[in-house]
Amino acid sequence: MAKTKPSPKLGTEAAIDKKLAPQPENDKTTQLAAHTADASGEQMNTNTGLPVNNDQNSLKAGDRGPTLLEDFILREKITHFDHERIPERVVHARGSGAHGVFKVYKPLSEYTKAEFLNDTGLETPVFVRFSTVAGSRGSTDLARDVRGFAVRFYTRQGNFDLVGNNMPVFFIQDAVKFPDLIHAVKPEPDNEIPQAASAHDTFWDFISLMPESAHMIMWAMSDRAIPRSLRMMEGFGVHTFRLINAEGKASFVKFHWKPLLGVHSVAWDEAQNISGKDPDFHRRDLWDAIESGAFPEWELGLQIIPEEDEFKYDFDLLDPTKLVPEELVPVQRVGKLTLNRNPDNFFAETEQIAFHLGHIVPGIDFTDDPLLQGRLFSYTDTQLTRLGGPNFQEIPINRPIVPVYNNQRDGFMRQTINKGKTSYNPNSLGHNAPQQVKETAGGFVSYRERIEARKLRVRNKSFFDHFSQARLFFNSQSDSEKNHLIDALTFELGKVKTVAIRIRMLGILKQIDKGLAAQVAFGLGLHVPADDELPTNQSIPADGDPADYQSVQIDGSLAKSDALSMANTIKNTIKSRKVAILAADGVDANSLSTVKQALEAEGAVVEVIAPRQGLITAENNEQIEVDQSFLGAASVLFDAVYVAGGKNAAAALEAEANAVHFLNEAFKHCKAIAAYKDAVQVLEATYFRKKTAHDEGIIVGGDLKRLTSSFIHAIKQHRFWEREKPRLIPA
Ligand code: HDE
Repeated sequence: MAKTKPSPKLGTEAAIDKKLAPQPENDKTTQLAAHTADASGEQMNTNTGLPVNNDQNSLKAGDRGPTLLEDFILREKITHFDHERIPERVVHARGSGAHGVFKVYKPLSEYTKAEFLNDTGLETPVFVRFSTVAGSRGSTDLARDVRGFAVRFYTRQGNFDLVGNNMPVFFIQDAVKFPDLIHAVKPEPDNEIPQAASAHDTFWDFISLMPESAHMIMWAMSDRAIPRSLRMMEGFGVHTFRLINAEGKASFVKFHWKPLLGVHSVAWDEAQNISGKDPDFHRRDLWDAIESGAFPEWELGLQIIPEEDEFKYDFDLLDPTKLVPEELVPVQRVGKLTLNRNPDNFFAETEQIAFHLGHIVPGIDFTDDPLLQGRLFSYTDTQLTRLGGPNFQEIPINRPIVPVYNNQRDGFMRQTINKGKTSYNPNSLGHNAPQQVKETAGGFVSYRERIEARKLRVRNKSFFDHFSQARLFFNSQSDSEKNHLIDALTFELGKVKTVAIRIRMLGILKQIDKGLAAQVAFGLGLHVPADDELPTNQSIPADGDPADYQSVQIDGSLAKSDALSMANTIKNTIKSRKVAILAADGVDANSLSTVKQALEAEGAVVEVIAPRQGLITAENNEQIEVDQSFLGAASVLFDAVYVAGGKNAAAALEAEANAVHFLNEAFKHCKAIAAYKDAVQVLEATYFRKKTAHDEGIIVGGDLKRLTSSFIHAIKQHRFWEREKPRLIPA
């Protein structure tokens, strides 16, 4: 039957759904395109291709009669629907993904033979998935949590997955403790409370008994756990990996991702507000940035440590609760990752991607980090349940860009139609194909690490210093970052009902920094426990000698590391920052449009907010379009706020409680605020105006040019955290 193809009409999805950003083409996108379906202008049919005449009514006996079992169209539709959901990831369930490319700056042949790290002409397709760890698939983006930062490189030597986090260390040292850690942080098993939060008894019960988690706790309670944007986070491979060059020489390596927009966070009070106003805040921010062509970028950083230096440091390179301070081994920036395309279909791509730490390519290899070793088992294993069988590698997003030939066959949902009689090796009937590949021709060979050992269930003594780097992290923070950490710990432990757990945690904090412990204790109305009240190390095996497992203190020479503080991050751009312009009828049109244009010229995203949506009439009768009313907008969804001029507009905004609240809240969250001429009147109505003296983040004046450039400079600073201390604003 010939198929007629009606042309898409104006106003249909096909006409509307035009992406703004250009659609890049590479080996992966071309491969994916072969698996995409676009129904625009097409006719409806069943899964077996039968054209559907009536999708509105089921088949009945008579016009008021019962539905017939015969209705195979109804059954097919409902059956498929009934099975649309798959199990969410047991951790990292909530995530957002994007496509992109990676390019290396210069050949790294001295360290690695990986082709994508040597060929500067190559643009390697990538897919990245960011995630939170503890919450369910539908949980808020702004939970206090570690963020997953998983990158897949579709290289010509196969997929390489760098499955990292936005923090460089982890809670535990051995994979065998992972199920315990996750059971403790997930909602409590009797009542499934709380969702996407670590502020509860079981989490802190476990942490207070696991001194090895002290360093990671400092990171998780810092502002790193509440990023402003996924585009403004660092990424870390966490474990020490190996790079291998063509001569077989190995170097240790730590992988880093450095965001070109800097590393920025929100305030905790703001994070909690955003969770209500827009739980998809990070997902939307990533999507919008890519759609508008403001492509997120990171540089790949490497810390390379010669094999000879394995025992040079006062921590063990195999211990995932330790980082290598950048002051000891500088991060070399070796290439750039650009995210330039949103997925076409969330489920098919972001949900079905199956990362695995064990997906490596020649030139990259593992170390004996006991956390890494356990992960090598977990990632493929978990997909068998999550994606329903062993053929998940055939799902388009998981396929490598090179064709796959091996003797694996059959299983649920097998897609490939393997030709020929042989599915074994060696064979003579199929000329021994597919054939093994010589190492010199790119065949993968594991690093020839020498191992001579006894089988022991132990942890090496070199793993027992739990507090030096936790202290290094705390000491490296700015004053406001330290205050945030103290507040976060006080908040979280304040939610813990069992007082003994709070006290045990104070015992841990005391070993990191006495001042820190004292301040948290003060907030909790407790005292810091004496040494004999400190917890014992629960990692001691039943028949172990506690003396062999005591935490040791190593006084590393490094007292402070600037790289650990976000206060030292880049502050040179307002690109993709969101700015609210508050206006009302009677606004001075020039003061609105001049600032708007200047901000947009710098790459900011500007929205006009007014008492109602539609159009407002300016002083000069110009009609100005409003993006959102105060009912729908909230200051927590913006980075900065400007009140445009105009006498009548100022009077209207001053009388609008939501406008005043908007400003109060923006002040509380330490954002840049500007007001032109008469608009200062609106500031006068705020809570903060009378109580603050000089504040670099508040710009007022009648010289529009100066005001605009000072405002832009202020937005670049991200936040004026020093405002927080007096806790002036109840917003
Ligand atoms: Fe994971 N982790 N993990 N993890 N992990 C998973 O794999 C696991 C760890 C990380 O966007 C799971 O496909 C064990 C460290 C990310 O799809 C699971 C251990 C780091 C993602 C799993 C760890 C990570 C996961 C769940 C301790 C940072 C999301 C679903 C030995 C370096 C990937 C899945 C995505 C996901 C196991 C520890 C990062 C169950 C056993 C350390 C970013 O396999």
